[in-house]
Amino acid sequence: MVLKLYSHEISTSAQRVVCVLIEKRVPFEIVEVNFLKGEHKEPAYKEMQPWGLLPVLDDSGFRLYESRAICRYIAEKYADQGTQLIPPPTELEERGLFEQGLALEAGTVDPCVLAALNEKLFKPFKSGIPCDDELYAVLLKRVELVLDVYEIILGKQTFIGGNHYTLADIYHLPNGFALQVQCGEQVFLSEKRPNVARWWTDITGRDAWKQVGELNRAGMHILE
Ligand SMILES: N[C@@H](CCC(=O)N[C@@H](CS)C(=O)NCC(=O)O)C(=O)O
Repeated sequence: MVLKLYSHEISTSAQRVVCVLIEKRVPFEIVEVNFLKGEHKEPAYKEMQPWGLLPVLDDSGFRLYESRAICRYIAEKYADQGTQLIPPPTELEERGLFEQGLALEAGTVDPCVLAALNEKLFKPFKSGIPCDDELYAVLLKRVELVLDVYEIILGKQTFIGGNHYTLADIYHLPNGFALQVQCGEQVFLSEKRPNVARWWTDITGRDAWKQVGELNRAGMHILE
């Protein structure tokens, strides 16, 4: 049975999963959850996702939530097809760098990017309270400080999880791209950080990420 992803086109977390599905050449179907009508807070949805958040994967009745856990599941299940997104278990050092990249994204970069997105986009969208511009400037500065350290890291390795493109790179894409496109911030492409800009141009330029954008614009229907 084709994998089903319960999602909505505006979910950045779902974009992370869709990018992995495309890289791994796994057919999937999007089951639209009407986010704008609050369907994700209804009991039937919360039966699958008790936090009432998108997305949820359904693999022939096996259900999984948390976008990074879903990505990892797909990358492991379909290890033998598409782009290799996890270094082999035998390559201890590559594996170590990969885990380091995953931890940097989840523990350091994403919290800063998400806080800025929340202030500029999500808070006004959800509550109607306008963005606090001073606070937003502080939050954006925090993103810049983190990217200053990325500049050093990416001066010594090609990707954030080592010298190969991995899940660790993909995990950065949706929220970083929302900051770039929806908030109009050029922090990932700044001339001040050429290594970060090289990395960002490389990973956002991949076909899989471009297809995620196309699917979103098309309302994210079915892909096989
Ligand atoms: N850590 C979760 C975050 C999921 C999440 O925050 N999803 C957002 C959409 S990107 C959502 O469903 N928001 C609805 C809400 O906050 O009510 C994951 O990666 O899956």
